[in-house]
Amino acid sequence: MNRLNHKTVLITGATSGIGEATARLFAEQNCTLILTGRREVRLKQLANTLSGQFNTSVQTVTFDIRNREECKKCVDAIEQPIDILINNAGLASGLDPIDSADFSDWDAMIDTNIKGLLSITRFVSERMKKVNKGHIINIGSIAGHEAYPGGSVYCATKHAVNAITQAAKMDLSGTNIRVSSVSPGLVDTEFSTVRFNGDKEKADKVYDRLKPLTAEDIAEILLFVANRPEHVNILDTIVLPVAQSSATIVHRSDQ
Ligand code: NDP
Ligand code: 8X3
Repeated sequence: MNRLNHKTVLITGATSGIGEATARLFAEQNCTLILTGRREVRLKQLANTLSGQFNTSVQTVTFDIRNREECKKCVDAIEQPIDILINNAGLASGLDPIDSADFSDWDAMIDTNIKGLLSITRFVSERMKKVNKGHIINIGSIAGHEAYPGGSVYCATKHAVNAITQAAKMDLSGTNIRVSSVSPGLVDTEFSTVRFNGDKEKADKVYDRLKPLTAEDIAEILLFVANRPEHVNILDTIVLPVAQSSATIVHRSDQ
């Protein structure tokens, strides 16, 4: 049953990976989409493809989620109620130990994964509260439930997403607004290429000799979470590839 027909869905970080796959799947359900990211050409191409293919309205807003004013402008420009916010924009930058990691990597992760997500959520939740409906879905991570070496700050940001999800659900207690998160393990997207600053060889090693999740696998979970009846609030789902058993236990095919 499609409960998402004509719902307005704001997806951050739709230029690649999980966000892009989610935009495609929600367009298939006849959702009206607002897609954001920094890479304008990709956003426009995706919007053209989806609006042509699925006869649905797709708007794009190009901005850096670290810029709070831009977050506000984006939300203020949306006239209709925002039914679903998918807080997906995020990144890992580096995998360096605590004693030598780069401060600019730490700033990028904290400013994007925590503060950017918070800014958008602040503006959207205020709107949702006025109409007493809506659904906020955060992309967390297995790294929000466990830590791993070299992941001090990335894991901290995803632990923060976990805390934000739980506290926002409490803050919105008594309203009809739902708050959820989806927490994936290894998903083969541009994530590792970004983490290793464009080093494709290092990035490919992350997924070497195992079958990782795909962006589409996570988009399907997001669709399931969003498409539950209005009284059903999934708070979190941890989704791993079968070859992964924790943040650090990964079975590769010759082991
Ligand atoms: P991608 O690198 O493919 O996608 C990341 C998206 O986030 C892009 O659309 C990018 O857009 C956007 N983004 C990053 N920084 C900013 C910024 N400053 N302003 C606006 N948009 C930004 O990776 P994934 O699809 O894998 O990542 C999506 C989410 O999933 C992230 O939150 C990530 O932490 C999480 N995740 C990923 C996992 C994985 O293994 N891949 C596992 C668990 C969670 P642009 O560059 O155009 O701005
Ligand atoms: C991304 C998955 O395991 O690299 O959140 O942290 S992991």
